[in-house]
Amino acid sequence: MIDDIIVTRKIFERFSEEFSNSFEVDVAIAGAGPAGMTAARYLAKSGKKVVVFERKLSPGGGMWGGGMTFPIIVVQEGSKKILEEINVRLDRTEEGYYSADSIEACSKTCAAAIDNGAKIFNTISVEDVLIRDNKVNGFVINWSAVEIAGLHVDPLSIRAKYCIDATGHAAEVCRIVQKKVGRLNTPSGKIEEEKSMCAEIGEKTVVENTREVYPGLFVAGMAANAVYGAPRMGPIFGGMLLSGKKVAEEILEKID
Ligand code: 48F
Repeated sequence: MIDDIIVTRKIFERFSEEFSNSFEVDVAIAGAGPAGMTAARYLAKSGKKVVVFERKLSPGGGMWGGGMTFPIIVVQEGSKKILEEINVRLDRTEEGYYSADSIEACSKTCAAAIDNGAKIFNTISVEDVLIRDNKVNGFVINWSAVEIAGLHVDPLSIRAKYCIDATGHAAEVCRIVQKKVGRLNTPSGKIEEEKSMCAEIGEKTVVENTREVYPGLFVAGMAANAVYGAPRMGPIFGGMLLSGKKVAEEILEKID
């Protein structure tokens, strides 16, 4: 016999335990795309307590869809090791270019973050930041369903030593900080806005632009190019992976 109430109780109790265990963490990440997931993997592997909030039902962001829904991604020489470490099978296409099944790359990237100890909460959106002494020190979160329905429901907060905006093209957390908090660490003090496609430049700048954009807040992945006015790059994902790794390394250097 299966007791429906035991199922309900188990779900509620385990969620409560895991959620309350995530109220104070070393690093909080907004967005579970390739950059956020890769950052989560390296940070958690180094023993940091990491939580990721993802608006959608599925973590993975824009990597599932490959290019125009053909479920293949391309990575380049300097980044392929990040996928090899998690056993993603790569085909060498031409000198310096490798292709992978986007569903394999995406699911293994997510699984690796989880296996190393990062906690991912799906269907939760970051809608604001916590600020103390001119430093971002946490996220303000709400159910995505509340956001989508436009319900007037106050959010909850979690505290983190460092936060990462890995929300992709929209750079949502940086946009909130620009609007409500103050100057970003960019040439204009504001979001410079993403430029049209150029994979050659975009792949390079996405790594260079990965940095602390406001005290306590790092930006990684496509959000970094959006914030620093650099091009998009389409379905080549090496830069996203390298950006996730770089943000983890930079935070590991600073964190107590
Ligand atoms: O867009 P996304 O995959 O960002 P990324 O890791 O990678 C970019 C590439 O997918 C692609 C590209 C590569 O050539 O240009 O676009 O930089 O993942 C971002 C994730 O953040 C979630 C969103 O649902 C997606 O899964 N997200 C966005 N805003 C919020 C959020 C928010 N406010 N709170 C929580 N999750």
